[in-house]
Order: sequence, then C-alpha cells, then structure tokens
Amino acid sequence: MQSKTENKTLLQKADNFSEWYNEILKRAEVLDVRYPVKGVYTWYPYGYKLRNLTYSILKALMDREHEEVLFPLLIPKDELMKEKEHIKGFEDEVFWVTKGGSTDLDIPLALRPTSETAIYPVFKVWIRSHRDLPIRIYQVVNAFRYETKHTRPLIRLREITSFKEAHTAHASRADAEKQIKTAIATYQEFFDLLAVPYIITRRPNWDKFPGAEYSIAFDTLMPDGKTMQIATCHLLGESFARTFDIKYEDDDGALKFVNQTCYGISERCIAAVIALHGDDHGLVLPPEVAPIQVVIVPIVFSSKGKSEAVEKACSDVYEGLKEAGIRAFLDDSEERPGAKYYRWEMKGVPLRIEIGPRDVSSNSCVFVRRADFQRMQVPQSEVVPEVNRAIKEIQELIHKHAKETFFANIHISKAVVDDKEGMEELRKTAEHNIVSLFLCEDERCGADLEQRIGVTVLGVAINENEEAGKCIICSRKARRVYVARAY
Ligand code: P5A
Ligand code: ZN
Repeated sequence: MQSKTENKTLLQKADNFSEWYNEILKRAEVLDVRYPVKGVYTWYPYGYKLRNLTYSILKALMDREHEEVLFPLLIPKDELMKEKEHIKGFEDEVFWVTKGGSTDLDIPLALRPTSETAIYPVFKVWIRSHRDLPIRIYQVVNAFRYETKHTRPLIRLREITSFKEAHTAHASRADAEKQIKTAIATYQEFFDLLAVPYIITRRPNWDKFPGAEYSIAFDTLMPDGKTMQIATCHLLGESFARTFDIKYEDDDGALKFVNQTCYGISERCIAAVIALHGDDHGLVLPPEVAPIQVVIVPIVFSSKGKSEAVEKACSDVYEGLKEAGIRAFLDDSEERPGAKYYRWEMKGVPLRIEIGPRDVSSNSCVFVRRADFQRMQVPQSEVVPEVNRAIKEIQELIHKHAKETFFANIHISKAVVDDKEGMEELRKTAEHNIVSLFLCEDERCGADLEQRIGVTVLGVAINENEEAGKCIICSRKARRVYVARAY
C-alpha cells in the first residue's frame, strides 16, 4: 500500500511535533485522516495490527480478573439523563439519534459517550445477593463524544474506536477502593510494556469524572511539552447505585447499595507509543507491540543478479525465526535494499537483519537496531537466541530512553505569587515541562494559577511521599501538585 509519490525527506520531530505526528501517521500507514467527518479516522491495515497487538496485551491483563462483555451502543435518553452529575458533565458531548427513517423516535437514543448508563440498569437486574458480587466486566468498543476542542488523530476523537472500559460492583467501599488499587497496578503493567512513562495523580475535585467521588489519572508527557491523559480510574461509590437502584441482599438479609468503580483506556495509548518513541526516520516500536519484530533484507546487487546462496540463507533465517514464534518478515521484493531500509525504518520494525554474499561465505549476518541504528555481526547459527536477546534489549533501551526524557522534564518550583520574576520563570518552565508546586484544594486558587501561567492542575501524586507546604497563591496549607500544559 505504498503511496505513489513517496517523499523521502526526513521528518523533523523536534521542530514541529504536530506536523511530525500527522506525517508519520500517514507515511507509516497507521491512520488515514481523509475521512469526511471531523474527528473520525480510518485505521490502515498496519496501524490496525499495531492496535490489535497493543489491545491483546491489554485484554490479557484484564482477563486475569474481569470478564469481557458487549453492551449496546445506543442508550435511551431517559437512562442517560438519570444521573444528574454525570449528564451535567456529558450533555454537551452527546451525539443523538432522533429518527428511524423519517419517523421521529419516541425516545431519542444517544450514542454512548461512555457506558455507565447502558450497563448499570443491567447491573440492577443481574445483582441480587452478596453472592453475585464482586462483578468485574470490561468491553472494548467505540464511543462517541462531540469534542469541541481541537480534534486530533488517536488523541481527541469524536469516534473513539478502541475504548476499553471496565466496570465493577462490590459489597463494600473498602472492596471498591481495593479494586481501584488493582486497576492502577494493572495499568502500570500495561504502560510499562508499552515503554510509556507516566505520573499518577488524583485529579482535583473540580476535574473529576462526572458522577465519581474521585478520579485517578495517568498522564504522560508529549514531545511538545504538553501532558496527555492516557488512562483514568474512578471511584464511583454509591452514587450510580442510588440512581439506578442497584442493591444486593447481605448475608444478614439487609438490602444494601453496591459500591462501584470504573476505569478506561483509549487509543491514546497508541498515540503515546508513536509520539514518545518515534524519531526523524519514523516509528520506533517497542518489540512487544511491533507487528513485524524482525525484517530480513537480502543484499543483492542488480549488476550481479540474484544470488541463490543469499536467498537460501535469508529464507532459512526467516523460517527459523517464524518457528521460534518471532514476528518476522522476509522482504524479498525487487526493490533496492536502500528503499527497503527506508520503508521498514518508517514502520518502526525494531530489528533488521541484512544478509549479503559476503555474509553467506562467513555464515553470518548483520543485525541493525532501529532504536539506535547499532550494528552487530551474528553467526547464522545463533540467529534465534540473538534475536530474542536483541528484542529484550531493544525493549529496555526504548523504555530507558523514554523515562530519561520524561523525568528530565519534571521540575520543582519554589515560586510564590508575589514574586514576579519567580512566577515568570515558572510560566516559562511550565510551557514545556511538568512542574511540581504547592497548591491548596480551593478551586479558586487552581483557577487563578491556571489563568496566570496557562497550565492545568493535574493533581496530587499518589505513591509519593506527602509533603506539606504553603499554597503558591493564598499561602494556606497545601500539598504538592503537578501542573502542566495539557492536551
Ligand atoms: C472510565 C471508563 C471514563 O469514560 N467511564 C468508563 C470512565 N473515563 S474518561 O476519563 O472519560 O475516559 C477514559 C479515557 O479515555 C480517553 N479519552 C479519549 N481518547 C480519545 N478521544 C477522546 N475524545 C477521549 N476522551 C477520553 C482518555 O485517555 C481518558 O482517560
Ligand atoms: Zn490556595
């Protein structure tokens, strides 16, 4: 699926991230952005393979203690409107289906923006006694949000194509809180496998999920210095249970409301993989999710014609890798080796194996790592173990590199509001970094800070030592929060 006019100039990530990002989606054939509906895009086959590998990891993690389900896309208006806080948060983002053919529907139907109001009326009939609890389910579906902020492929979509949402119900609040902890740990495992670094914070009260008691969010840092929320876990408590009347009979016969949680991840996780690891040559995929982990390129010079010995060596190596369960591809097309390098570098294949006439005579081959272009000579007899080793090393290398960049961009600020210079310095730092500072829980202080230096308050970090200080705005008692410009 090569485009007709291939522009072979390098991409420039550092200069203009946004342009780099759009260009790489096209050139690496991840997502086609030409669909004529705003915020709605088409997966290319290669992009969809990347998506499916990523989601098979996520699903395997979820399958450890959840069951997969599939709920309807359409939600009746009266159900969607029931939970007052929830609908307040979502009403401006809902797409409505109001007609069947030319007939007005009695009850308008919403396209799910998320599925609480589709799932919880069913929980009401599924849950009878404490023996039915806990319930832990998840689904991977499309969801629709009429986003009014600037839409971006994989990042801010009107049709989220890969919305993984989990919903749980428990007998007690303690159980629900325990579930939140497990969900966080599972998401940590997931993003570690994607080599995507993150901070985990408790969102301020004014920014929690509509209807939740509190929300915990994962944020990563994009190359343009803005953070992107890549996952959230919400403690819902009894609020939805009261609205949807979800009760269970306790072992002493008393009827009690269940305690709930929900948590979700979208294809933003793939946007993060692309944005954080890619470079001026294209994608750099972690081997865990790379559709092709190893590409084999025969080095044949047209002047000398085809070499049977090279062809045989390549196909032997290819068969060996395939047999070992490695996702390998033998590029025996007619193109020049240089053109092949370009294509597979663009597509982020973690490891290239080159075999030419000279390698054949020495029974060896050359490994080239995509992440740092390091070259290495390997005996053909050792290819399988050496590939396995290289894959592991590349995965670690990519992760290490991403973490170094991430943590180098977290700054601590000691500025206070009356110190003009300090505030100006803070404003500048926050343009491209995550900044840690003291802020109290008063929404007005948050709004004041957001307005002064153009940042979003991400929240108090969980799993970090609590440190008390004075609010940067009002000097009252405060906790450390992270702030940044956010997507
Ligand atoms: C949790 C799952 C929820 O919807 N209900 C079920 C809860 N939470 S959320 O924070 O609103 O969304 C979960 C994650 O989805 C991503 N996301 C998006 N991705 C792409 N385009 C969008 N328009 C979009 N909106 C949300 C975010 O990563 C968010 O954390
Ligand atoms: Zn304050």
